[in-house]
Amino acid sequence: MGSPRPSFRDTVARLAREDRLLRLQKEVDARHLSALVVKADRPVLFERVRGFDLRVAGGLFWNRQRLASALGWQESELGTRFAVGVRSMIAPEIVMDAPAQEVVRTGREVDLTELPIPLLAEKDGGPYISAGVVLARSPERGLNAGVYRLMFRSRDETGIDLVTVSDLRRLYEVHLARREPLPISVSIGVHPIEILSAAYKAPPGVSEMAVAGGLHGAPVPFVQCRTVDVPAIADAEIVLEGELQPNGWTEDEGPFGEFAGMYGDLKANPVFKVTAITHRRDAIFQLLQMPWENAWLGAAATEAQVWNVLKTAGVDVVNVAVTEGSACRWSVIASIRKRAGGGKNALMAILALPDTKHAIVVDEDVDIHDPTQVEWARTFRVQADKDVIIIAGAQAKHVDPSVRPWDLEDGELPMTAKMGIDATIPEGIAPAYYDRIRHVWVDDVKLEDYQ
Ligand SMILES: Cc1cc2nc3c(=O)[nH]c(=O)nc-3n(C[C@H](O)[C@H](O)[C@H](O)COP(=O)(O)O)c2cc1C
Ligand SMILES: [Mn+2]
Repeated sequence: MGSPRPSFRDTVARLAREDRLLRLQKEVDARHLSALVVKADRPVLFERVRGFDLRVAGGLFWNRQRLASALGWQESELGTRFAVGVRSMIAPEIVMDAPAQEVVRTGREVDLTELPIPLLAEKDGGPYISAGVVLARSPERGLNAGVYRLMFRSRDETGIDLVTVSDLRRLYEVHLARREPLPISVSIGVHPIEILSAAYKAPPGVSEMAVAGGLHGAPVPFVQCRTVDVPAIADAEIVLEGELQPNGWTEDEGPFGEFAGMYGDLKANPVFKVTAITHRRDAIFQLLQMPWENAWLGAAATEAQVWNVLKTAGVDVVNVAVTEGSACRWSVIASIRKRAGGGKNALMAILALPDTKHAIVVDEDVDIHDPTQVEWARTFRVQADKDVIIIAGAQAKHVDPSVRPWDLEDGELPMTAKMGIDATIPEGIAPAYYDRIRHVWVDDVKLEDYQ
């Protein structure tokens, strides 16, 4: 039975049809995959990679426009559409027909060097798989999904970064305490909705793959793995099966060029032992380029959160946007229809979110996707002594060097100052003062008439 839900390769094929994909037919050196992805002005499909049988697709989520077209969504609806998906979950479904298992390699046949795993940034500790959806059984939510980077170590081993608090880390800790390995599957080359959902920090009890089902309007198809008791995404391009070893945080992992655009240090991390590699007969390896592809995958959930918190605070919100320079997370812009004092209320609501460090609120007439317009509002509608609020000592993240994480004692958490800028028209100033110039007779004159 064919599923109506498209796969990764359906997405790549659609982008090709829409002329949004660069297809490179010349043979490329795998060392140059990373550079070519960042130089291209659109996603790239590498048809031939020297020494490998697989094709490689990269750069699908590099900016807002590319993420939206990969999802098949409008750029404007990233946050609102994600919020709807979260409310209408559909549980995954086990299927019999699994393209991801057309080829099955187990035991001594497991060989990660057959995959064109790319070196992404100059100081990276090794080649990295960055587009893997990691599934693990969880007592609370049935199945947990997250995206975790995997550093190549050997034919059947990778590193995994489990330094940060996460659901997978918690599951791993439970198994580690019993000195048992944690079985996982890693699905590489899945539909953008599935990786977007896996990257989402779902609240307790919510299964990320059920969120993906809600966003698709159809269940995500699962197949039982061959060597571990965990499912994988049935129409993924490639699946790694295996176990997180109960060695704890002992092996070198990193450095790695992270999603905020800076390097994360060499870390001590656990090891993933691969027990099977399964894949489609003509598999496409997904190269997910840091930092912006990772950053944009968080944008929809962040925008959805900001919409929700503003609505809860009773703000008449018009639009919400994260900014790429803040890794689509630290800095948020919202446009609102303001009542007196509403700019400050909106700022307090946005800054209450744990990840938001800077917020700026503008009126409805400002296009929040145009940095020049936002700057114009910030310049001419702001008096810094009245319109900037600063909150000291709020929760922060280690990745921001300005919180000086190296000064922290073991287990101590970083704190940050938050800033909100109310760039709405100040109360008491007549909107007429902000009347924007319109050039004369623009509707009457056509440039073409003079060419
Ligand atoms: C491309 C990409 C790579 C990521 N790599 C890691 C990682 O290596 N370690 C980590 O802790 N989080 C990583 N994340 C963030 C997690 O996927 C995210 O926090 C997720 O919600 C974790 O899911 P879980 O808590 O359900 O396990 C990555 C996200 C993306 C989009
Ligand atoms: Mn989770």
